Amino acid sequence: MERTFVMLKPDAVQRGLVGEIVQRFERRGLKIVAMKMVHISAEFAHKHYAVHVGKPFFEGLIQYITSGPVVALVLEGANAIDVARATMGATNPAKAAPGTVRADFALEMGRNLVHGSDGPETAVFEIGLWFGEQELVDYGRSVDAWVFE
Ligand code: D4T
Repeated sequence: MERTFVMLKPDAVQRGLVGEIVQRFERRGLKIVAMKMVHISAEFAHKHYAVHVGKPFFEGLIQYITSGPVVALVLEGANAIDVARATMGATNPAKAAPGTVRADFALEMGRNLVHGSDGPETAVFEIGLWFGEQELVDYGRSVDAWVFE
């Protein structure tokens, strides 16, 4: 089983889309192993988006992501990283496939509602940045045999 980090950005919270978006991950079969609401500082946002330092959109991205509370999650399942990103859709909502979160609810890259780790190393880094070990809840689900082969 693989774990990934997902963040529902401030626009998702403000627009009342937290339940709708979380439901899409849950219905797909991904298991929530951690979830919390946080209003992050600029310093923390710089750590999360360190790979984008110096890019033209960086300052706007930091401003956006610190503009209100976000909901942070760790999701677990087979191919969780790719499956979560496929559920989210392309970074630019204008190019996202219909049926994805970004296509169904967003229009612009700087208001694209959701973030998901883009690979195994990023997932480990982001889960460790956002959550302490004791916040990751280890439990089984009785439906797992009907979701995983
Ligand atoms: P995140 O990291 O938010 O899940 O988005 P992606 O993984 O899909 O995309 P990314 O890392 O390339 O970009 C991070 C973040 O910056 C915003 N952005 C990106 C932007 O406002 N303008 C841009 O030109 C790019 C490339 C959107 C997502």
